[in-house]
Amino acid sequence: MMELTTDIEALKDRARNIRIDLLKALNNCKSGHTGGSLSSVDILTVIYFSVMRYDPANPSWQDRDRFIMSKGHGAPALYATLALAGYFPREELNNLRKPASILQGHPEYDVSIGIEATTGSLGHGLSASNGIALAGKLDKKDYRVYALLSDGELQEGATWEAITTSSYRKLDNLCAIVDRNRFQNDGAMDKIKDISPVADKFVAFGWEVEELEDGHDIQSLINAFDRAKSTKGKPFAIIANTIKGKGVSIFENKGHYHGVAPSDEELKIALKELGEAA
Ligand SMILES: Cc1ncc(C[n+]2csc(CCOP(=O)(O)OP(=O)(O)O)c2C)c(N)n1
Repeated sequence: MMELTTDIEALKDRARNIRIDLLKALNNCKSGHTGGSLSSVDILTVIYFSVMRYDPANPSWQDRDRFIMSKGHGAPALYATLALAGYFPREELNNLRKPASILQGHPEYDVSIGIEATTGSLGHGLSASNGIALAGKLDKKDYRVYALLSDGELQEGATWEAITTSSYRKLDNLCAIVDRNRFQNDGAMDKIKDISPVADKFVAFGWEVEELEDGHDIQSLINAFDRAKSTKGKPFAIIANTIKGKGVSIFENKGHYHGVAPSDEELKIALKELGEAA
């Protein structure tokens, strides 16, 4: 079983390593999603190293908690996290997006490497998570399900259908996290189709909600996941206000880096900021 920790400095260091690894992988294959990967890193770090129960040596363990990367284009962040957790060697990240690689541009279902659902076509991950959470209830299992959604996915009708199902089914073993970075594919969400107020909408749809002013703050994330675990009778949503491109100044809040990999020069700058020589 993975040993979990609440040591903030240790978790911050893991997040830093995940950022370094995912940026190197993106630079190596010269394509992929930089901004939305970086915004998710602290959430993934807390989920994988402080919250979830799982065992990379026994990946299909029936009682494992499940994680669904609904915002599938953030795959580089998920892969770097899974590698650090021990699902496969970190060197495998060099094969990101290569033909026949297990690490394609979007996650493909493969429990042996910790991927619980194929995602990338946005708007479906919460429905899949509902199914897995409902199955857990029917099987009288106590595993929990964590679904990471982008705020862009909240523009999709299918997501709201899923949100109504989670509360109707009283899926208190389900926690959705919204990576609220306020950007979508082509720019800022409030210039395209604003979805505010997110927290109020989840509450109106029967969810328990916690909104984090700083969705990168490790302690706040740990506290919110604790509250999620102890909430009974309702699904729980964490609205994490994040920064697209978080951790590297040249990528932060720059819509351009949504789907653009770092160049060699940009990687050098990023690694320096993250404290690793190129
Ligand atoms: C159904 C669907 N439509 C369009 C796309 C293309 N696409 C990739 S990422 C993205 C939106 C990115 O914004 P957001 O979902 O908020 O993600 P983040 O900002 O966290 O990267 C879109 C439209 C897709 N993957 N799936």
